[in-house]
Amino acid sequence: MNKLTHFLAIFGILILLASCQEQQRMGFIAPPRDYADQLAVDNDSLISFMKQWSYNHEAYSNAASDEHISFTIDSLKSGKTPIYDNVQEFTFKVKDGNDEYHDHTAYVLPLREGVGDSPTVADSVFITYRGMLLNRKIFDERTSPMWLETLGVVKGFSALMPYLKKAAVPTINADGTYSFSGFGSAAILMPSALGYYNDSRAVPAYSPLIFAVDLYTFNPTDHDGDSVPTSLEDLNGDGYFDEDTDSDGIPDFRDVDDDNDGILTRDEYDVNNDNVPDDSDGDGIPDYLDNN
Ligand SMILES: [Ca+2]
Ligand SMILES: [Ca+2]
Ligand SMILES: [Ca+2]
Ligand SMILES: [Ca+2]
Repeated sequence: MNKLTHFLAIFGILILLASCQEQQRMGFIAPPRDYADQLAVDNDSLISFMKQWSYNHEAYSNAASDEHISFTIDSLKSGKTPIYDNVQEFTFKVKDGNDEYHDHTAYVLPLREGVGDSPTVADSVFITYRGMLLNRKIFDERTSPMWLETLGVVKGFSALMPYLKKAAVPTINADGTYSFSGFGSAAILMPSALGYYNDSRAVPAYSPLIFAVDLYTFNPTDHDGDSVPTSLEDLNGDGYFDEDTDSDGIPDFRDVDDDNDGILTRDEYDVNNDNVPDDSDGDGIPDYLDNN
């Protein structure tokens, strides 16, 4: 072997090692399991967890209105109430690869009532949060408030947003930072299909997740600036923003001319400003989605 081929051989081995390490780091994404099977398994795990554990509810009820509390799972000793006794259920229809829906149950645990309005699932939120697995391990956390686009996160996280109320108008401190009081907090316990499902890069595949979230404030979003709030561009309200009225490959919430009639949505959505989308020909399809 001459020096060049020797070098190339070693170089090739190094590339191979690097790509193996990359694959390990990135995790392996196997094809998804059947949703109906997995949702039953996950729901059993969630119910068993919620019946077996409590949380630090005294800390929330004793906290000052501007105090951040870290959500903590507690044992049931000393007569504490199981989480299960305090949750409210909701159903989320998870869409599979064939566009078929599977009803998944998620559980919302109210922690602290906020004083303001609630965001939609599509808004931009200013929050702190803690993400946990059912083994009580924290896999993700932010203790300083951050802005988050809820359309970019797992479905269960954004689905929790309408259950939260924001804080009162913040006060500005001498150092230019803001103080929030009266912010709302709630946790969601969700099946893996509302989280990462078969994607094992952040958590083990098929992990049901717990997210405890504190909402300080939010901004309604209009991603395409077409004057239709993004929350209204999920036309069938299924939580998936994949409507594409003119079938041009650009979903409505990112399309400035939803019906591709050459008139920008913002110029035909609500011309008379009565907060009702205009429907000039009275056919029940608003002008901005009607190319006739
Ligand atoms: Ca819009
Ligand atoms: Ca939809
Ligand atoms: Ca489109
Ligand atoms: Ca149009």
